[in-house]
Amino acid sequence: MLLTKVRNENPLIHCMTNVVVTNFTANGLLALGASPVMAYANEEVAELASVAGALLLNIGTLSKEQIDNMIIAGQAANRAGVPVILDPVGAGATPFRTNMSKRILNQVEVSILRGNAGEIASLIGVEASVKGVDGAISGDNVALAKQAAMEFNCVSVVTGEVDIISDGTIVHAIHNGHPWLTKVVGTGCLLGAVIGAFVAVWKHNLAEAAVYAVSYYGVAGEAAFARTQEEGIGSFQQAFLNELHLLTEETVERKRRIKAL
Ligand code: ATP
Ligand code: TZP
Ligand code: MG
Ligand code: MG
Repeated sequence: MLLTKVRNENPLIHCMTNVVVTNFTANGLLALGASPVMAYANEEVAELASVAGALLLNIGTLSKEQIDNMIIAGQAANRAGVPVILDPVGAGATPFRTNMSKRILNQVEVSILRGNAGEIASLIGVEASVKGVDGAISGDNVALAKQAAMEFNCVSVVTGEVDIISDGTIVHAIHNGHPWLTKVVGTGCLLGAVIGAFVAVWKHNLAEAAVYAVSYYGVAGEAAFARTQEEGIGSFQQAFLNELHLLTEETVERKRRIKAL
């Protein structure tokens, strides 16, 4: 139902994202059936954020000035009731990234916090190892997701081999996806935008929208691998965009593996 709703409503997703993944993110949103706009200028971010279906803040190639503009956009989104998704790319890798992520979380009401385990851990003071933008922790991602959701009063999405989604009380584990998703740059970043498209059309239950988005995304990864395993990851990247476009509601419902914990 939610996939059809996104495709019917074609929500506008205002992305303030990084220079590495801009094109991939715009194409991924189009493939899904949403409408991307990338906009960064101080003069227009508040206006655009307040008319969008969702706002994505991704700090991947941040500068202090860009974070200032993200906060302006985020606060405008908050005033207009537009959900805000934060991807704290590389938080924990440098104090600058950790501090700027925390600045956003202090000044903007973030609806969804999406990151790998290392990034999320660093924001709540759990010991983590984050090398560049690739982060890992050993430990309990369920506890991590719950704690982050409670501390930042949001829905947290901790991705990895198993994706964990929590609103602070309820926890869902998504057992879809494929390791090749880690071989294509920007799959985490695009996921933040895709979650934005689903929450844009399902604002009254952000956790449910996030669970749907993450399972749909994982099923697309599995289907892309099945088509391109003999060819390699270049073909996989293209096939993944194809699957975001082609997947049906029925296939997602049949193939998703969601456990309520
Ligand atoms: P990193 O920078 O650490 O790669 P990321 O921000 O790119 O993190 P990921 O955690 O890689 O984000 O998540 C992106 C997508 O890849 C998610 O849909 C996730 O489920 C999937 N994914 C990541 N690792 C695996 C894995 N080992 N097996 C299956 N799917 C995975
Ligand atoms: N460097 C800064 S942002 C970025 C890189 C490589 C993209 C990270 O993408 P993802 O989705 O977190 O793998
Ligand atoms: Mg990645
Ligand atoms: Mg990432």
